[in-house]
Amino acid sequence: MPGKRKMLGKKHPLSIVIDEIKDVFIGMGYEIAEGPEIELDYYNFEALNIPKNHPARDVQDTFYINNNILLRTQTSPVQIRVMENKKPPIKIICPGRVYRSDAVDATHSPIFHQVEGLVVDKGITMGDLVGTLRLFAKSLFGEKTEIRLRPHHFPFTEPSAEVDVSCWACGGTGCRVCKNEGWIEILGAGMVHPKVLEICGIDPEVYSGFAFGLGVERTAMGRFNIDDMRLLYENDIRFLKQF
Ligand code: 2NM
Repeated sequence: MPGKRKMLGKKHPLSIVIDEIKDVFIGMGYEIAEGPEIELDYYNFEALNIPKNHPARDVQDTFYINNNILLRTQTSPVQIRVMENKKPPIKIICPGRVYRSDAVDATHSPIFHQVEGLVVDKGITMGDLVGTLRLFAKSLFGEKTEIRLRPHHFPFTEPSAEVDVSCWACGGTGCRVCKNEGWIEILGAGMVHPKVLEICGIDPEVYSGFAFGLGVERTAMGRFNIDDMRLLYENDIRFLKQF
């Protein structure tokens, strides 16, 4: 079957990006952690310091199964479960599927993929976060890549930042890919909120940590210049054989 043979050695673009990210962090001594896609409200929201009235909890965004059970909207509940069960040092990344009640279009899908990372130990600082993300960006997007942090708010980190990488197409001078910005947003990150550490039984007076998260689809679309997210799920052989 010649059609089949042509696909030998090919990999789905989402798998390419996930495997590259795993390799970078395994190289830095991280372990891979996985957990359930059907989660308790407690692990998805409550333990992450996302209060009952927070907009992220809206039934419009979350697929609820009942009052206490839902489809995870991020992979952070895996990190909560690890913090509950293991004493620091903790150095993990959590790749996986997440679910949000969005309509399908060129940039949205109700099922998508995230990779989140977490480091908890004595004396972890924002400097460790910046150095880690800088090395990650250079490994994934090329040695000349730089990163930029802009202040942001997440309930589970304090301080929090949105993280841009210098444009992989133009190097930062401005082009169509980065909409003349020179920078492309790919990550959210911050220092784990002391309340979150405490909820997990980790003393925030002794330990500190950083965490980050990125969307795999958005990263793959940027990297491979894919203009419609639906292409990533349709399994059209004419699309897939390009990778
Ligand atoms: C992000 C951005 C910033 C995050 C925080 C945690 C935990 F469990 F430690 F609190 N996990 N992941 C985090 C922080 C995720 O995604 C955009």
